[in-house]
Amino acid sequence: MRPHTLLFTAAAAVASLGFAGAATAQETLAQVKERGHLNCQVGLPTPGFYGLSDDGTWSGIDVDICRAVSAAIFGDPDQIEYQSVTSAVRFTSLANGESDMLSRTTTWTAVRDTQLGLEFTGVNFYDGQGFLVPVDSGITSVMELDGATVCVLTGTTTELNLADFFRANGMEFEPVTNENVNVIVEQYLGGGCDAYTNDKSGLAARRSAFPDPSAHVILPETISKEPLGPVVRQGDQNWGDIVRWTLNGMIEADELGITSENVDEMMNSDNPTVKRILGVEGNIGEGLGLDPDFMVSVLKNVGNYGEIYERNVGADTAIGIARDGTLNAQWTEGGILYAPPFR
Ligand SMILES: N[C@@H](CCC(=O)N[C@@H](CS)C(=O)NCC(=O)O)C(=O)O
Repeated sequence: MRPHTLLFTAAAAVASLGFAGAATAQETLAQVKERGHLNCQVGLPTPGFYGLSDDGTWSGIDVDICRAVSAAIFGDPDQIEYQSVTSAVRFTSLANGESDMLSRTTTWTAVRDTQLGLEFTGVNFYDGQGFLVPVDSGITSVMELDGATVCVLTGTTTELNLADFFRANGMEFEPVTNENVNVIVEQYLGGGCDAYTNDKSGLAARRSAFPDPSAHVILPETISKEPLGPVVRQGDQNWGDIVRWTLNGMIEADELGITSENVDEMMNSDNPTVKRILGVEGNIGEGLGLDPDFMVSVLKNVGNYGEIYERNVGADTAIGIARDGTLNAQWTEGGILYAPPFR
């Protein structure tokens, strides 16, 4: 267990640009193994996604992706040093080698994927942008926000979509911006803006930590597509494959009904797909430079996609985002969660 956390400020991240040095292509796995831990970047603590407890333990659906990669490599989910940086510097911090991957509510977009030296490895939460307002404002629709002041985090797709949406609808707004989500939330709670905009999951996560969550409502409209997922540096395809197929494995195990509880029994299954994913037959780990049973370690230590969803953000958590009937349900259940086959 490595409870280390580096709390980077924007200034520290920029100051370190000169010496951190990006890992050379094709060797990230070897470096991580030699170092003995994974450097995984998360955001400023946010419940459900990358929450930080008083004793310094990180948890959340995005943290569980870091833990799954650690389990796939080391057979231990906690060989991780977490790096907590603001949204505004996240890509610089990853690109210059300070972290091996990021897993922090990051939207997959064309520009990020093609112009920043980064590679998106999949989607662990399908989301969209929304608006949070105080219930006592009486506002019930985004279309009532003409002329509003809107709190928004800089360096995000949120900021760009906000401008697009108001322009497209011939509406005016005044942004209240900061790169630190805690400052933005304080502004909103102190009445410094009429609405707070972010990914809807982010709004639910933040609201869960408000003094009175029931005094705030997420408006019904969704103004964008926000496919959120883990990201690596471009240039080391093996490393990208490790993160991609660890996530795919958790999604596939969810579809197949393999859980942290029943994985041992499932090793005796007659289902060829189950046998392949657990490394009982074939050796999918080989192409990744991992053990044949890497997914057994991921599933035992962290769980399948449904398990990490339910315990971190699901209907029974303070975040309370029911999975049924949403995009994050399996393709077999009306959602769009769909892992390519393990064969
Ligand atoms: N998905 C958007 C927005 C990401 C974002 O703002 N995430 C929210 C929470 S889910 C946040 O407050 N993150 C805290 C942080 O980035 O420090 C993007 O990739 O630009």
